[in-house]
Amino acid sequence: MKTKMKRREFIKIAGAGAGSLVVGSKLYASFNSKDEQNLLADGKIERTPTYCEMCFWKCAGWVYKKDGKPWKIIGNPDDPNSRGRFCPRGTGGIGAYTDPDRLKKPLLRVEKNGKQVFKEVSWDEALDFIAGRMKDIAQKHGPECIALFSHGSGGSYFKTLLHAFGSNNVAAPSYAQCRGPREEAYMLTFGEAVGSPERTDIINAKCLVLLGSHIGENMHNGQVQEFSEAVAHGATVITVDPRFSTAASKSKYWLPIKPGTDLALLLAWIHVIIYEELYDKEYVKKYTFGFEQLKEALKDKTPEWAYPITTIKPHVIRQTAREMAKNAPATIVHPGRHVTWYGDDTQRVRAGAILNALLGSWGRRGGFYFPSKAHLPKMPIPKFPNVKRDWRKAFPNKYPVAHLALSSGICDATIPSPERECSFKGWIVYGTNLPMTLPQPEKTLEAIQHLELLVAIDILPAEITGWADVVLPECTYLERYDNLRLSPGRVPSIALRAPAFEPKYESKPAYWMARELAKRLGLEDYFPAKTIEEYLDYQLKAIGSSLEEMKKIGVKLLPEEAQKLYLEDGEDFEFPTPTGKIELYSTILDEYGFDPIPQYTAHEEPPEGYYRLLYGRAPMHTFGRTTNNPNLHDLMEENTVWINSKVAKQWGIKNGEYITLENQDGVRSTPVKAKVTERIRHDAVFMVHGFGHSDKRLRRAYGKGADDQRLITRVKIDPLMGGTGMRVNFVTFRKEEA
Ligand SMILES: Nc1nc2c(c(=O)[nH]1)N[C@H]1C(S)=C(S)[C@@H](COP(=O)(O)OP(=O)(O)OC[C@H]3O[C@@H](n4cnc5c(=O)[nH]c(N)nc54)[C@H](O)[C@@H]3O)O[C@H]1N2
Ligand SMILES: Nc1nc2c(c(=O)[nH]1)N[C@H]1C(S)=C(S)[C@@H](COP(=O)(O)OP(=O)(O)OC[C@H]3O[C@@H](n4cnc5c(=O)[nH]c(N)nc54)[C@H](O)[C@@H]3O)O[C@H]1N2
Ligand code: SF4
Ligand SMILES: [Mo]
Repeated sequence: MKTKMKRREFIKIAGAGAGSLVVGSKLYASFNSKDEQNLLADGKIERTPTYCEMCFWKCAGWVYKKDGKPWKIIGNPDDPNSRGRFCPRGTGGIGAYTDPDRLKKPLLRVEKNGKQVFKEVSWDEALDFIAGRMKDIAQKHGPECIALFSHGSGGSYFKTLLHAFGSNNVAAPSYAQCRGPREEAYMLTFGEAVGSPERTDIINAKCLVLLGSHIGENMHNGQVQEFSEAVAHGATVITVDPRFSTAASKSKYWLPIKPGTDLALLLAWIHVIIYEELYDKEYVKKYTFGFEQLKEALKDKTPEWAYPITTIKPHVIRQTAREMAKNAPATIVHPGRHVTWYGDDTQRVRAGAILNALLGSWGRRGGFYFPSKAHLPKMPIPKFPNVKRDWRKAFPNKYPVAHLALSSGICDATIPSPERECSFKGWIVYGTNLPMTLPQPEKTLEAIQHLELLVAIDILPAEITGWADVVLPECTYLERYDNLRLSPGRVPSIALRAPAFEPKYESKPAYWMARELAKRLGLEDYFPAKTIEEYLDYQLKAIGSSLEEMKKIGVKLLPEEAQKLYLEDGEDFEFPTPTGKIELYSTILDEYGFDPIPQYTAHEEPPEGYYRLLYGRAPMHTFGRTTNNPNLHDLMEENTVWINSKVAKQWGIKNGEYITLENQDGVRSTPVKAKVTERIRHDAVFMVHGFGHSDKRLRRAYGKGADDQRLITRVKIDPLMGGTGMRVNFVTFRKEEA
């Protein structure tokens, strides 16, 4: 590929003809543990520790082989994240290994008979090409013009590589498209982020308030288990969702709010808590800053004010606020996880944080605990070079509270513009399928056209790989080591991921790839361990364990470092904020000229005949990464679009009928099945994200269902931290096309 290149084409190649391995439900058959112990002792079955990569909760478990063949994956009982159980996606993980559509060899974009095609190349050829192109870009534009997008375990090695190379432009969609606003809102308020796993003490909660958070469909394992136990103990659940979610079905109160108005509800709740004097007076006095300003600012934000905005009746707002106060401090207003909704997300999440502060639940049993802060020793490496330009330069005076690079921002700043002195020229993309992950996919594809280098590291021929110059096939998590999983949580724990199988085809682990590139770039000193085993053993020996021991136990709890979960009664405590207090009134936002106390602003409403497009999760899939998995595909082959029964009747849409959706900008979806239901409001539709793959090489998932991203042609950007609010698109129905 030349610098003045031809327009980049999406490369489709026919899937390889390998017959698919038949793996069915018998895979999950289980023995009773006594039989299992005997079989293990006889060597008839073997087990290898892992932590799961099917989502980002990182549950630790065991991979079993019987007669050398994959048999089952189950949770490790010593692991706090899985609590001994895996979710359906985790058990289906073997399908990631057996999927015949996997990437098999490194691929290089070449031109053949005037057409761009992928040529299978050796690892040396692929890595030499990448290193050569990286050096060219560094020489011409500076190393900072290369960015890394990453999501998943192996991304950390490429992060080291990029920092060593002289760029700190490392972005993850899990920030600007996911939990960025939440982490910043909690930092502003309490001086600390929520983190993952969330520091919510759900198991001890007496009242749990969910705004959107659709636990049960959002299958983060340990959280779902704690939620079920809290429900079983009789905890009051208040679910605010325009859709009757699984969580709503377990709730005492379901508040079917008008989408986009949660901030008004939160302000009204705060109003009730303050003006009915239901707040934790001692806690507020001792630990918070700005109570009087808050009280004054919200004096007219009554439930009556919020009613026409939210459609939630004033008496329901009062009753639910009292319910929260009655159970405080064992009340959690859940901070949410995917919170990039409407562009005022940091402020909305901050309103929830303020409510938690008034209820006194931060640092209290049944509220938010203080997670452990354990760390693992690292092998010494040279200092990273100073960067001359970092991602912030691309956005002068914007997004002042952002702590991490913005994936969508780097994408924007790849499209040359007179406002910027330099744009990005190279992308390394590890484990994230940008065309389906970033909103405004047309913009993503436009940015890609301006690149001099695009490397995609994936296990599958995901859409992003079709746009790459070089595709590097990683082996799956079942075929590799990775960094030790260090989870904070109530008790710090580490988990080992060791390979249960040899890497299939010519796939390789990320550690090896990053180190080989480092060698070619003269940066080998940043990867002092020749193999990852050596690195892991070094770290483990430093904490009194070893790789050998971890292979036998999989999970180890680290000794607690005089850590406490909760504040003691009346304890003096300094919060890591500028005032040393919980900032109900944010001094940082004040300084930057933003509302120091959240204010409600109205969002655009759907035009006549249009409905707001909402999206979320299904329990058996993780985004688009599992829809081609042979074990999980069968559990849910396609998504549906939820349409309110009355609306469907008006449009003459029948349950199960295929329709297409058209958004406000005239963009159409692929055909998708209608799910006609009372379980969603009349002004919105809902679909599960991750379907509608357009790459034919994903033979099972190709063309099944519709991709919500395609319809997300507009975003509202959070002015505080740059997150992309994506629930600002409206769709109407087209029947003739389907
Ligand atoms: N099975 C499975 N579980 C997963 C994942 C997965 O892919 N699959 N992904 C994981 C990841 S990375 C994340 S970030 C989390 C995301 O999971 P959550 O943070 O729980 O997701 P939400 O953004 O809350 O979005 C979904 C819910 O918001 C509701 N909603 C839509 N608009 C509004 C609104 O305006 N107001 C209110 N109150 N509700 C609204 C929708 O109806 C839906 O029920 O899930 C995690 N868990
Ligand atoms: N429209 C819309 N957009 C969204 C969301 C939404 O709900 N709707 N959710 C947002 C959220 S919350 C998040 S966190 C992001 C998530 O976005 P992503 O992290 O991009 O999630 P996936 O689409 O699953 O893409 C993961 C890619 O990693 C590959 N992969 C899987 N395992 C491995 C591995 O072991 N190694 C390597 N190298 N690759 C692997 C998969 O094949 C896939 O191509 O998306 C965000 N974008
Ligand atoms: S929640 Fe499920 S998919 Fe996610 S890591 Fe745990 S077992 Fe794997
Ligand atoms: Mo996410």
